[in-house]
Amino acid sequence: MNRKLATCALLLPMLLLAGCDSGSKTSKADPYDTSKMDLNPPPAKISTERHTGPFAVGNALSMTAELKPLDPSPVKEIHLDTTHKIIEIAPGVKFSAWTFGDQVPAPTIRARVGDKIRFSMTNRSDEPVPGIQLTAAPMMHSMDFHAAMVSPQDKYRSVAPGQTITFEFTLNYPGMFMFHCGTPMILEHIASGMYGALIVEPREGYPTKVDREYVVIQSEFYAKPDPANRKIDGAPLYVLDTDRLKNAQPTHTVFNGEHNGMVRKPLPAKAHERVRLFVLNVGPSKTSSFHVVGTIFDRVWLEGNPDNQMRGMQTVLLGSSNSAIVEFVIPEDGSYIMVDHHFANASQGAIGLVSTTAKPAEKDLEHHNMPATATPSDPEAVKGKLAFESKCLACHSVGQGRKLGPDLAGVSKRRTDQWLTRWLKAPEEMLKTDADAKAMLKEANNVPMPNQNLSESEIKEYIKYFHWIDAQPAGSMTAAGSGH
Ligand code: HEC
Ligand SMILES: [Cu+2]
Repeated sequence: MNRKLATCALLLPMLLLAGCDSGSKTSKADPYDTSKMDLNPPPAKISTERHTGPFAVGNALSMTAELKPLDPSPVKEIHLDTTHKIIEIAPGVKFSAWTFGDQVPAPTIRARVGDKIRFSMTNRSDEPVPGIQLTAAPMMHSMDFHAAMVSPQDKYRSVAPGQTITFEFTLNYPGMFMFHCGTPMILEHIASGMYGALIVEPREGYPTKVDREYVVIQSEFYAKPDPANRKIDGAPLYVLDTDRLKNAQPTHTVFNGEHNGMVRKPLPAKAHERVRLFVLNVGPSKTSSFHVVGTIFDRVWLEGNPDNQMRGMQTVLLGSSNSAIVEFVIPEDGSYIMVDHHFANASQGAIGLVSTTAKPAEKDLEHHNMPATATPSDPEAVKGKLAFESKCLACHSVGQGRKLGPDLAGVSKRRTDQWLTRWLKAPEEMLKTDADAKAMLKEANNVPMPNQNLSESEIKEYIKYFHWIDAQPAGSMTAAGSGH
């Protein structure tokens, strides 16, 4: 006992911080001490006063993948109104969506532990969509924040068109949290576009310094051509395919609401920079196996909380509504490919680039200004076109240059139908035996085209579509073939 005391005294200066024996505990405050959390949010208010003007208002909002720095104000005033609008989820695929803040995904909210979110939302689903008669009838909507600790029966109530709900809550835990509409059928409201992310930094900020911060939100779309054949600027309108939705068979799986959007507009970074991606998988029904080709995640913070740290990871598995912050270094000049490594999902559009050669968005890539999309009249060619847009655009363009695979403009002229049939049936066989296929593989930097498991009739439809493309007047395909 005496000896122990003596040793203790001797080492006291060194051990002061760590505690001298097991009896004396260090008193480091628990950052998750629930007795210190704000668990007394005031009741929500519902009124019939409408917001007018912009659909999204707040200094803490980022409207694009580029995440704005933290707004220092301890109270974040956020307005996100619900709208019904047409969005383009893939070139030429104009989808009847429901939104928060008039975009899909909604604007990203950034805040810090201890901050208060003062939220208000008018259901403006009854306001007409420019250029079209109402596509989806006005309906009830609501807001469910995963970042909040509140009574769902109070704060997440559905409000009718014209009503405004207002409520506030304090952010108790750091993380990247989903928010979404919680009105039944929730599945339909999420699949129609009603989701976004609320990023909560730790009270003292993140433990690392980075050069770039981007938001990547993965989600699925379940689209079918409108059974009533309505058109938008001459292009077919797409609506929610509830059969596919119930069977979890998406037509598109995308990052930030747009099929291959960040292939067309890569996220810029420079060699040797450290990049931080805030990744959320919305689902609603699929997991994401998020990966960046060409680098390793130096750090992964599961659910966006640095206390859940993993090092040196190749992928991070995200269930529906899971998130992660991933950080990596760009080793050298190049285009680093973000994919869902469930490659069936990647081939539906969950693909994007972080690139050292990224240029700012070009005018001709602004799809808002695109002319109407031409559509074949032969029904088989139409099927081929739709299937092409959901399955092949990840790796091919028509008239916009090569992606992972060759530009397919002119393919029906450089290949015979017989060759194309053999290729589409079994590219891996062709790559073994056919000289042209082997040469093509070399040009694709030895990235082979995966077998797409196509049926005979599907193959016919693709080939019909290729013939239709090549019959269009020269120069028209950049606009018509793939929507751009
Ligand atoms: C994951 C990427 C990827 C997907 C998805 C993909 N391809 Fe390919 N495709 C390639 C690559 C790469 C090549 C070049 C050959 C090679 O390297 O295997 C290619 C080659 C081709 C060729 C031959 C082009 C030529 O110039 O002769 C055709 C035709 C083709 N693909 C059609 C399709 C169709 C139709 C789909 C959708 C059902 C599709 N591809 C989906 C990557 C892909
Ligand atoms: Cu809703």
